Amino acid sequence: MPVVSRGFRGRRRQPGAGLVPPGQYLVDDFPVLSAGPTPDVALKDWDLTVVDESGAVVARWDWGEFRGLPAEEVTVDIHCVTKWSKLGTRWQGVSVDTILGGIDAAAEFVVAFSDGGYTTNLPLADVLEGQAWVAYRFEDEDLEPEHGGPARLLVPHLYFWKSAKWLRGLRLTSEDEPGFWESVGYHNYGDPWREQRYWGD
Ligand SMILES: Nc1nc2c(c(=O)[nH]1)N[C@H]1C(S)=C(S)[C@@H](COP(=O)(O)O)O[C@H]1N2
Ligand SMILES: [Mo]
Repeated sequence: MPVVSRGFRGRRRQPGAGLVPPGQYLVDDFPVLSAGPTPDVALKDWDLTVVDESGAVVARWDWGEFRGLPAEEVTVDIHCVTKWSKLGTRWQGVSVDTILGGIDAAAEFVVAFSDGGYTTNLPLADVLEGQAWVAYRFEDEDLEPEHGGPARLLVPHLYFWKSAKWLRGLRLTSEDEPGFWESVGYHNYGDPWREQRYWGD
């Protein structure tokens, strides 16, 4: 088992940690928001890949290899565009810095892709430097399938639709490519502190 380091970076980097962004209300429960059915993939068939701009797989971990990567524990606030926020959520996962470490790419964007076909796009800079994780535990339990288990992206400084559940990989792109919600009217970037909910916000 890897040593778990406490990643206080997540909390430190988040603007207004512990505060509620404009237009949001607090919840104690953990709502489930999924655009489709919860995929059912056996861990033996699971992998996480990094794909470069040409479509080549430049890194791949099976479940055992992924769980052998250095893990971090982070406590972060999460904000859904449907207006609920949840403060002080505690996760364990692998920093995207670790996932993308050593990969030499000129790309400026990344598309997270998931089992079931969900995608979401982010600037590469927003998933580096301790701002994003591939999370597999929530509040000391394995991540529930309905919340994205076995592993999901966690990008707490943006609206929660950017935190792709059932993550299977990151594709580096030189052009920005809108993902599932971004193509149908949700904001391309999605900063909750600037209320970037929809196109034009
Ligand atoms: N693969 C996938 N990831 C997803 C979604 C989805 O439908 N499919 N919904 C997004 C949205 S809109 C939100 S608010 C969060 C919800 O995560 P939760 O169900 O764990 O609360 O997941 C995001 N990630
Ligand atoms: Mo959402």
